[in-house]
Amino acid sequence: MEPLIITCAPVGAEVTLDQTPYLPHTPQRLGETARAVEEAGGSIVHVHCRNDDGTNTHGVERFRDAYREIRAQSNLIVQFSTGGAIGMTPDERASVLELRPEMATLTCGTVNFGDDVFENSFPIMRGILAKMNEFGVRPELEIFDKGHLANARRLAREGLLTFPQHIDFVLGVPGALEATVANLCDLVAGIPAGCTWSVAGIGRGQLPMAMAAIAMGGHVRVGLEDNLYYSKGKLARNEELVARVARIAREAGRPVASPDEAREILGLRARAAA
Ligand code: KMH
Ligand code: ZN
Repeated sequence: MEPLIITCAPVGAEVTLDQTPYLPHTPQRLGETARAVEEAGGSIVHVHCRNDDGTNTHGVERFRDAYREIRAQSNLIVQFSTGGAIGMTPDERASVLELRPEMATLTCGTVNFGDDVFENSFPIMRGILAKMNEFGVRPELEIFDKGHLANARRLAREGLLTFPQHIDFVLGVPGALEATVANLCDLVAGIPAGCTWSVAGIGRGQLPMAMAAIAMGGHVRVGLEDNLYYSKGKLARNEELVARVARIAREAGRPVASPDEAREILGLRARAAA
């Protein structure tokens, strides 16, 4: 089977500093985390940024610092969030694309998000995609609900996107599709030909979704953005979550991709030697 790409989403926008001491909320801690995640078997880091006090920011300068720290300490594929945090404007969310990360997320539709609404209307998606195309940034299509796949196909028909692409199913968000194997199989059956896919299970859905993806030939996302716990009552470090998935994959006979192998699988340009 194809080597397993493990993405780590170490920060997110929802976890607070008083929930866990392990949130890498500064550029320096993000860099250290990236190194530990690569050593543990990760190949992509999904980046959100925080201010020193833990509040959310999508400021270009903070992302620039984070990017530099991650690059200094790892060879991971750097994937910026364009989802940001609830309440950020579409322009704010897209602003960091000017830094030309290798990848960035594109959530493919509006979705309930707990008691909030994560808004991704067609005009918002078109605006973000136009910037991705302008700066040569590869999207990862974030699919929270089945209709989001239809939205991605519509964006492709409009000429803003070409298939195949890399897809990430985010399952178990309160208000969206649950993290079940049946839902995952149904979604995978509906992806355009040639697409690669990964799954991010939220909370206690993280480990079962990872195990299903390992068996199905998909890829996996873990990290504190999606799940705070290693096991019941035990807070996780990001690299521990990555290491566990890598260990299970190897036990199952599935090799784990290095960042450069992941670049090859995803059709990203190889990074020039430093
Ligand atoms: N924080 C969520 C509202 C993404 O990074 O692209 C959106 C999110 C998706 O995390
Ligand atoms: Zn995110």
